[in-house]
Amino acid sequence: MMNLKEIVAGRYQKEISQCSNEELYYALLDMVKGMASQKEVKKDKRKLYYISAEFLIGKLLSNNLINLGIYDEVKKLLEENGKDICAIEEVEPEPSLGNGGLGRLAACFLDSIATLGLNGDGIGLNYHYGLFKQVFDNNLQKETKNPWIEEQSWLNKTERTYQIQFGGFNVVSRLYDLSVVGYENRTNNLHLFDIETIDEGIVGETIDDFNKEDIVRNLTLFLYPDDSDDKGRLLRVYQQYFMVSSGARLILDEAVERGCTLHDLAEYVTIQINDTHPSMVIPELIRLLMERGIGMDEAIQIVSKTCAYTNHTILAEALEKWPIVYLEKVAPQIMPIIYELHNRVAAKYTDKSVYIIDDDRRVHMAHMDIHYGYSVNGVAALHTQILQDSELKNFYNIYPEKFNNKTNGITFRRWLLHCNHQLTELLDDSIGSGFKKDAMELEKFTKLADDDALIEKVLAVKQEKKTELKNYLKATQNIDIDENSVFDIQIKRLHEYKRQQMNALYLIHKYFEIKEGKKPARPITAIFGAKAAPAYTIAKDIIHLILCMQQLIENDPDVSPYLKVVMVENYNVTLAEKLIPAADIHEQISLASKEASGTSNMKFMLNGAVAIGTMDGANVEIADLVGEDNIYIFGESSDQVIKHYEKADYVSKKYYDEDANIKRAVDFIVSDEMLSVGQRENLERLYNELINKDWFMTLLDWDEYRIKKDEMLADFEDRKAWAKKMIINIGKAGFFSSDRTIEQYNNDIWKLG
Ligand code: 26V
Repeated sequence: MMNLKEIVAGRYQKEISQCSNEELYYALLDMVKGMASQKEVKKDKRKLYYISAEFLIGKLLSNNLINLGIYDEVKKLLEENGKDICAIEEVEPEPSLGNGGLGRLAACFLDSIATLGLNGDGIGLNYHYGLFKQVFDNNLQKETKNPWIEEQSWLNKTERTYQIQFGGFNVVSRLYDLSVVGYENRTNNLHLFDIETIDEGIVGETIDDFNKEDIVRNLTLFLYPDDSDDKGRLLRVYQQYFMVSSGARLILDEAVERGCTLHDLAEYVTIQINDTHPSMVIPELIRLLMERGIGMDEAIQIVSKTCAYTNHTILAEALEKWPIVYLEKVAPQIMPIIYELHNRVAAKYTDKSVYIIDDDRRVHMAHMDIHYGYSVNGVAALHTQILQDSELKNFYNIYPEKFNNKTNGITFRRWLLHCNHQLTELLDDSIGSGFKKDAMELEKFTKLADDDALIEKVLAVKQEKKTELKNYLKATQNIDIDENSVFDIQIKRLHEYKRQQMNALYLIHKYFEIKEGKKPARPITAIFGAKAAPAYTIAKDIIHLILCMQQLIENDPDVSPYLKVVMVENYNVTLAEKLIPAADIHEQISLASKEASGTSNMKFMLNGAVAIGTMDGANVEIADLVGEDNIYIFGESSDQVIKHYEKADYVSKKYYDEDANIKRAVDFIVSDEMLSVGQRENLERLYNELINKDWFMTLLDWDEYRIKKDEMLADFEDRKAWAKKMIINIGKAGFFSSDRTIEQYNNDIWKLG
C-alpha cells in the first residue's frame, strides 16, 4: 500500500487524525489512482471493447480498495486515527452515467473482465449531468441537474483527441480514462469521450431548459435527454454517432499500435455492442477502413467478424429505428454504407421484416447488428428463447448459429463484499473464503441450512442491516421506519411492465383490511425506489400515487402502526447498496415475457432476501435453482401472455368489474381521501389507464399476487423456516456471479487469450 500518512502530510501538512473527511477522501483518491496506474498490464494481441451508452459504475472508493486488497488495512489505519471509512465514503459523489439495469450490468462486466485478467476496456460518454437527480415536490417527481464531476475525480484526462465530423460542422473529441481495478488482478480502462467545447452554463433552472440544437455546447451534458420531441431525439443520434466514431478511431489506432494491418482486424479486436445505442459503430468502422484503403467488400467482411450484439429488451418501443432524415443530418457520410448494407440484404431476402431500412424510411439498428455481427445474445434463458421463437424469429431462421444466451450476472465484490460486510464475515467463518474467487463455493452454505446456530447468525445479520438502513434513511431522507417490521422492497426503473402499480394496489387492499380490523401479523414496510423517464407520463403518475399513499397512511393513526409506504428519493446505486442487504422480501413482478433478465433479483438473493415474482427473465433460473419452497411464484406464464397479445383478448375492465377487491382498490385511486393529498389530473389519468387500457396487464395477475403475498407474509412468521429459505437463496446465488457470465462471453464469443 502507498503511504497514506505521507500523502496526507504532502497535501495538507497534517496528520490523518487532523484531517476532515473531505480531505481524507481526496487523499485516498490520489492514493488509489496512483496504485491503479502502477499495475502492470500485459499487452495481449486480442482485445475486447465493450461499447455502451451507459456505465452505472457507482461510487468507486471502497470498491477499488477492496479490489486492490487493501480495504481492511485502510479501514484499520483510519480507525486508529479516529476516522470512519463509511463517513469518508459519503463524501464521494456518485457518477450518474446510467439509467438502470443495462448500465449497471456494463459496470459489473467491467469489474469481472478485469478480475478474470482479460484484455478488455469499456467505451462510453462522459455525461456531465448524467441522468437527472430526482426530487419530490408536492408528491410529484421533479427532475434536476446531477453534476458529479469535481476538480479532483476518478477521471484521468488523456492527450488523445479526434476530430469528429457531423453534417455541416466538426467537434473535437477528447478521451478521459477511468481505471477499472480487477479483484486482485489487472487494471483495465473505461474510456469516456467528451467534447472540448461543452458548456455547462447553457442549462437553465430545469433540465430541459437549454438549446437542444446547440450540439457544440450540449453534446455530453445529459444521458438520454428528453426524447419526446424531434430535437431531443436528434441530440441522441448526435451522441451515439459521436460515441462510436470516437470509439472506432481509438480501436483502430490501438490495433495498429499492437501490429494489426487492418486486414486482420478481426484477430486483434472484438466489439460487444450493448443494446442498439452503439450500433452505428458498424457502418462507421466500415467507413474508416475504406478511408484507410480497404475495399468495401473486404471492409464489410472484416467488420462482420468483429462485432457482436447483445439485446436487452423485447419492448417494441425500445428497439431503436432512426429515420433516415436524422442520420442524413447527423452523419451523412455513413448513409451510403447503410444503403449498401441494406441493399445486400434486400438482394438476398424477399421477407421485408428482416430489412434494415423499412418502407417508412427508418433504419432498424438491431437488424443491422444481426446481419453484420457474428453473435446475437439475449440476457437470460427465457429472454433468448423468446427472441428466437417470436421477436427475432425470422432472423433466427436465417442465422441460427449466431444466436446464444448469456444469462446476466452481478459482481460479488460490490454486491456482497462491499455492501454486506457482516454477511461476508459470516460466510468466511462458516464456509471459508474460497467463495470470493469462486462464487460456486457458496453452495457449501446450503449444507448448513439446518444448523440452528447458523440460523440465529443469519437472522442477526439481517437485523443489523435493517437497523443500518433505518438509521441511514433517517439521516439522509428524514424517513422513519421500524426495524422490526417486515421490509418488502421494489427498486427498479419505473415502468408499467415492471408493475409497481400492482404492488401499490396490493397496499391499498391492505389499507382497507387494516381499516376493517384485519391487522397483519407484523407491521409491513413497503419500500419503493424508482425514477421515471421525464416524458413518461403514466410512470410519473404511478410515482404520484405511491407518494400520495405514503402521506395518506402516515397521517392515518388507524393504519400507520401496521403499514408504512416509503418511496425513497433519487434511487441510485448508493441507495441500492443500503436497501438490498436490508430486504426481507423483494418484488420481481413484471408481466411475464417483458423483463429481459433483471439483475436486482440476483443481488437480493445473494443478500438473503426471498423473492415474490413471476416466471419472467432470470426469475425462471432463480426458481430452478432454489426450488419452489424458497421463492414465491405467481401469475400467468410468458406463453399465456404472448397469446393474450396475439389474440388481443385482455380486457382490464372485466377484472375490474368482476373482482370486488380490485374494484375497491382501483376506485380508491380517485377517492376523496387520495384527492385530498394528490392531484386530480394525475390520479384520474392513472385510474382511466388502468380500467380502459392497461397495456401491461396489471389486473391480470392481481388476485394471484394478493394470495401469494399473504401466504408469504404468514410464512415470514416462522422465523426458523424463513431463515432456511434465506440460506438456500444465498447458497444458490453463485451461478449469478458476473465472473461466470464473462467467462461464458469469453469462451463463446470473444475468445480472448
Ligand atoms: C430504452 C428505451 C428507449 C426509449 C423508450 C423506452 C425505453 C425503454 C427501455 C430502454 C432500455 C432498454 C434496455 C434495458 O435497460 N434493458 C434492461 O437490461 C438489463 C440488463 O440486461 C436487464 O436486466 C433488464 O431486464 C432489461 O430491462
